[in-house]
Amino acid sequence: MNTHNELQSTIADLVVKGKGILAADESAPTIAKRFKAVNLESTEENRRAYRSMLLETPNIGDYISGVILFEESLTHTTDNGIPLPQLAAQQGIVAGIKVDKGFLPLAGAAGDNITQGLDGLAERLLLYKEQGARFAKWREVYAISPTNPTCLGIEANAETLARYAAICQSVGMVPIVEPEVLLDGSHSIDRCYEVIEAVQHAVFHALYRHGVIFETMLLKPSMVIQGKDHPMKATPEEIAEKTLKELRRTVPAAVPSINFLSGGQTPAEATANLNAINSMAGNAPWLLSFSYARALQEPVLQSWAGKAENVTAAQAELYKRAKLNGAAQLGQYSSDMENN
Ligand code: 5MM
Repeated sequence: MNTHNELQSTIADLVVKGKGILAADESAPTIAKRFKAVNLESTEENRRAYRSMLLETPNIGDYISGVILFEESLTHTTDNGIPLPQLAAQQGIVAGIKVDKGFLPLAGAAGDNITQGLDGLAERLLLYKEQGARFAKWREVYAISPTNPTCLGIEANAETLARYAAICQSVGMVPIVEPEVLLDGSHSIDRCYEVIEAVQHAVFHALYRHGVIFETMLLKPSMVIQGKDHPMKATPEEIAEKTLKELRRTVPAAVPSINFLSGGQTPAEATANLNAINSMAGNAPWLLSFSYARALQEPVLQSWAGKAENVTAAQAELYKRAKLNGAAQLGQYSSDMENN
């Protein structure tokens, strides 16, 4: 298969009505933090057992079309010796891989960050492909303050995302482009809108300059929401209205799917907000779906807590959240479904 056909076939498998992407690509420090919340040590064996359990959830492919893995998971196997990318494929799920190396402060732009990992990226992607990954993900992180992100931060992060995406497409890996605008802070929803609009304009301008083909990439953005310390809490309808307005102004219609991150919203909030977005989307040109980590995994981890006897209950939690978010992708979720 040539590179373009490869990209198109991966997009066809990932972009499916009523389905979204499970982000299970927490780096070592992040998974250690998540495990600590349930008093579990982050050993390689615990990480292998946990991520095997997620992908072994019976029929999870009903609502999940793709899974983003962390590097070590590509080489992990289940208790029965099945490599995780192969298990994903058996469930009808495309395996992907987080390829960024985390972020550092951006020199010359106090308060802004820049993500590392472009050196040697093409070679790493070829290895990940051999190990069964068909798409990649890279995250740039933007904090909001009265002075951040700066113009330099917005431009430098856009350039990095575009260079990453172009390299991915050159080797037949679909890039997920993730400009994450953080929820931390006391900013208003309108300030969040202003930042996301500026960030995404710059990202798509840079993607265009670098020749990235919009039809064979995915966007993983934040929703437009007030900072988590802001006194007023926006309704799902307000969040949906502002998120859709910003997306219509910044994202080309050629992009096949927009898969939101959850960013620290509770699982029920992330589902209700996705549902409102789809209920109000009208004839939006893109699929509007999810690529959640915390909002899919929080109840699962709490239920599992590292104990083999909790696996069935934990898998039921994952199936439930995936199903509810699948309904939200179709605009068919209601909060009373939480209790079924
Ligand atoms: C923003 O983080 C991504 C989506 O997760 P949430 O739905 O919880 O916001 C997620 O894919 C993230 O990129 C990974 O968890 C990896 O994060 P780290 O911090 O480990 O690089």
